[in-house]
Amino acid sequence: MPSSRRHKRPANNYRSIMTEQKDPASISQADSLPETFRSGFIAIVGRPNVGKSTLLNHLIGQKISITSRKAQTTRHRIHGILTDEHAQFVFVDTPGFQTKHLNALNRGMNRVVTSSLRDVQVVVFVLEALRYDERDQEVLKLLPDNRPVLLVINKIDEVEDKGQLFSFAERVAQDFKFAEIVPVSAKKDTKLDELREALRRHLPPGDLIFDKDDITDRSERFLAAEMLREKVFRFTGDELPYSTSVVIEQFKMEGKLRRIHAAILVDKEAHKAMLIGKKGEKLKEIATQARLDMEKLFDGKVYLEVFVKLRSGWADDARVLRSLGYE
Ligand SMILES: Nc1nc2c(ncn2[C@@H]2O[C@H](COP(=O)(O)OP(=O)(O)O)[C@@H](O)[C@H]2O)c(=O)[nH]1
Ligand SMILES: [Mg+2]
Repeated sequence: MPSSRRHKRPANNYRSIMTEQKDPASISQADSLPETFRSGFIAIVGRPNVGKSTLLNHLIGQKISITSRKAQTTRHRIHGILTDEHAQFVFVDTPGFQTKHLNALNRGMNRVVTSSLRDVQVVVFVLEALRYDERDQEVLKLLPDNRPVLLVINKIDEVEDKGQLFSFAERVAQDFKFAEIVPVSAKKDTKLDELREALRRHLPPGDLIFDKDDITDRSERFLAAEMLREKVFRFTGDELPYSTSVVIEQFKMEGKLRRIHAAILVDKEAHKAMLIGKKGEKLKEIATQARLDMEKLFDGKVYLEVFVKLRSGWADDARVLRSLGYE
């Protein structure tokens, strides 16, 4: 099907992420797409902890973006891709916008949020049901007025009296002209079909951007590091996760087995002991849970070895951040 029959998006809408995309000629079955096919980038934004990464995972039906109760779990921009017979949705998960603790890491994350807003056709602004304060309004201020912004009210499973959602939505809608308002529970998969439908209506006509079988733009190596980092967030106390990072030192395919050596970098000797735990039990649990996630995602056996290493001050060192893959 000749692409000239479709709308062309302005080139600068997605140039900056073009390098991560497939060569259009290599994308399979593009020629069997219906004339009405739509595609585009959808940024998921909102303050930390409202459920952005959970929403992305449940919208595409695969866990690729890590989640936890702790703010700042998501440090990188990651694309989650969903393709059906009518559309290709490229969701862009973003770190929550940080207003506190402006070290090099957080400044970098804020840049990721603002730059991902430039490159998308649709924006999803996520709120937690019945919670709306100045932290949400800070994010709202950054949203574009020249593209559709959908308000997603998440975690409605926690609201007993669903009638309250109407007045809540009305109140928020006074501050911004939303294209649609969709209450959902990402975690319980409630109303996600409605959300996908609403999003499809706002995507521009277009061809496949990624291969129709792709679920993310990130490598298995990157995803492996993220799965491990999630377990550090989930299985350790409050202060620890923010001063740790994960690097994959080896990632080898041996037949169908993935052999992975990973290091958790920590700032302080005391943190190292906390991660390893009594008789190494903590580290063992972290590694086991991470391996199970990897096996599910990669659909194959994983041999995972995890080391803990001391590396001081990494969160404030721009050079180290680059070597860890932060933008
Ligand atoms: N009850 C409930 N919890 C949710 C829902 N969606 C996400 N969460 C939880 O909210 C916390 C933050 O989620 P996460 O996706 O990491 O938020 P993010 O920082 O916005 O990416 C996690 O503990 C999730 O399990 C939901 O629909 N209902
Ligand atoms: Mg997140």
